[in-house]
Amino acid sequence: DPAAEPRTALRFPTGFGWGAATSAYQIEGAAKEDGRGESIWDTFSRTPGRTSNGDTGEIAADHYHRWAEDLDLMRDLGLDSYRFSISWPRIQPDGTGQPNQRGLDFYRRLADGLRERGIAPMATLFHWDLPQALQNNGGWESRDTVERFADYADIVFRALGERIPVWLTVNEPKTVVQNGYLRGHHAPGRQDPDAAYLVAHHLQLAHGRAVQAFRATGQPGRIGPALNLHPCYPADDSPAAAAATRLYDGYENRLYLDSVLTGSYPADVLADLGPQSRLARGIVDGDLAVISAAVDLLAVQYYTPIYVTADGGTEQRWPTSVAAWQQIYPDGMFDMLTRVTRDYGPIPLTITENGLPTADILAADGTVEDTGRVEFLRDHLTAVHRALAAGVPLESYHVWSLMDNFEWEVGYDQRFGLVYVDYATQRRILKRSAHWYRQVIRDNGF
Ligand code: GBH
Repeated sequence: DPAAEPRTALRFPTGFGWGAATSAYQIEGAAKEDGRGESIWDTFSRTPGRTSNGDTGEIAADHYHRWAEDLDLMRDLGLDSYRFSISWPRIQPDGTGQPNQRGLDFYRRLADGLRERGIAPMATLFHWDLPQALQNNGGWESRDTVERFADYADIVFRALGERIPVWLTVNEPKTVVQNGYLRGHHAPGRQDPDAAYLVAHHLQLAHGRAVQAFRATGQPGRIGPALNLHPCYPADDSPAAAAATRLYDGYENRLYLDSVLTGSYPADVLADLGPQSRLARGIVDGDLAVISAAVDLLAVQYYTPIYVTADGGTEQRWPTSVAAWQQIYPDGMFDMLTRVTRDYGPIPLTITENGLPTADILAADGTVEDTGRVEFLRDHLTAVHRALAAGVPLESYHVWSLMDNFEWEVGYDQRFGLVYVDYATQRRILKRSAHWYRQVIRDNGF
């Protein structure tokens, strides 16, 4: 009976978690409601010239009002897990002091709504929307911000802890360092390498202090960091390219992985920065013990490989997506996953982001034919399946993103969603990729 045959060629392990991800500033909108304070992304995106078309997250996908409808969409897709982030300025408008109850209530409703629909909530504490008041006091260059973050984390754990089984601390510290403080494309828009690596240290410390705060509450959930990793390959087979690639990997990957998982910063990166760097001078005795407080899982995010030239520059090897920074290379997913397991041991992993930006068009017949996204997801999930077969302890996968949203400095030009958002009406339309992903979830494979 052919109908009894499994329709899938690749089957995932029983219980493998299928998910999708978003972040607060990118989808919520309602920037001035229910006592929310300003974040550095409000300030940055309002500054002329900072974002495409002057786009901001002030309205975004209006998820703050449409959360129930969005939860129904997630149930319709059959998601096992939904990763969202909590907006710090909704909880503490100025980044300090008494919590704003209406902010906490929003995430309580969201978590309850997920659980009622059989979807596991996964919450990120910080996805880049630092309260502006803290930036005015030095932001992540100031060690005091680390303690403010620990206080915020403690408030959130105590209010929501019993509803949320998995917590992630800081989303992509590397992106804050590189885009916020080296290139200046992200808030707070600085270009100051010496500040950048002190910021890296403070973000790592903030992660560790949040883990400690979580343990202190005695709650049963799990917690870990969310790191975007970039497999680095030499652009040619010269010894100089090999050496440049090793150091590049230090800055892209080991700076964050080693500090959390082995309790030390990579010696080559420290040497490269020099003993007088603000990072070197900013490390206080005991900091690495805080940063390496035991985590329960590691969340990894993969978008692109990097090819490093002999002079330490980079080169393009594969076709890019509509984003110039993204080369499409599914094998990089396999390399990234197996490398983490090989170098750091069998720590449980979850993929919390992987996805493709496109310039989708809503056709007259009401469909969105994002076949490129279907292909991208299929190829990357094939690499994920190979990594599972190779023994990588991976428990779940989240597409970036559930729905189209504010893509930071490029605003609404690039669409990452499984679900199309018609911003004029805020109507949600399942793209072809959403229909495909729903079937993958049903079949636990494809
Ligand atoms: C993730 O970042 C984010 O967590 C998520 O919020 C975001 O929407 C998603 O990916 C898609 O971008 O060479 O200066 O142009 C991915 C991180 C985004 C970091 C693009 C590098 C380009 C840097 N990367 N960015 S640049």
